[in-house]
Amino acid sequence: MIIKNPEFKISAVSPKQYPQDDLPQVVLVGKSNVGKSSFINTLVNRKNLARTSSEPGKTRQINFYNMDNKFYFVDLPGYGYSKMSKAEQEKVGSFIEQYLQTSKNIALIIFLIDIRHKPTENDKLMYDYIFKTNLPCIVIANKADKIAITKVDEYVENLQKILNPLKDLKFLPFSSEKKIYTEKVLENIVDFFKK
Ligand SMILES: Nc1nc2c(ncn2[C@@H]2O[C@H](COP(=O)(O)OP(=O)(O)OP(=O)(O)O)[C@@H](O)[C@H]2O)c(=O)[nH]1
Ligand SMILES: [Mg+2]
Repeated sequence: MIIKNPEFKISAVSPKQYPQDDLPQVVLVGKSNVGKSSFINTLVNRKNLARTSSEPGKTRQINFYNMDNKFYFVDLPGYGYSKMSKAEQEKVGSFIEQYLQTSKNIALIIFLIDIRHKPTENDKLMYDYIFKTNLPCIVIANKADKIAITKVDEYVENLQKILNPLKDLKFLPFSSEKKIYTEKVLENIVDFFKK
């Protein structure tokens, strides 16, 4: 799948602003700074469609990007940014929860974790939350460029052992920095639309 014309649609802060059409929504979930916005840019081959930052907490609203009228990428704010005030963190948490509870068109959740680190407590809470929604989900072990290529499979396997020992979800490595493993990830996303 090549996305020819990715377009920003809307930044939403409340459900009435979510797009009301029936396009499937592929949503990026993960802690702040894990690389959700970069993931979108990498898959559509644009530098700045989704805004990114080396400072965590860049995405504060729910951004919808229309992919050739086939589906939306939905870029959620990240959770667990410790420098955010408690009130602000709670607001982000409730945005995420409200979106996951009210959007009727979620086709796939792409859950991003950092390949280098054990999942955080917040990651585990989010994983459990996603699991309970029964929505389709794949897990992306991001920033794979940060470890030796020979270790990538082992790290992914370990993360799966911790979060998903039954192995009923797909875990895939990824790197926006090096643009590696993009084909495989894209194939897996497309597979969900075939079902
Ligand atoms: N080395 C490396 N850095 C990455 C990768 N993906 C993203 N980054 C960097 O990580 C930082 C955060 O990336 P973002 O895409 O803004 O992260 P985000 O998850 O959208 O963050 P929030 O909007 O705060 O939730 C930026 O400095 C990116 O360049 C990757 O695969 N490898
Ligand atoms: Mg972001």
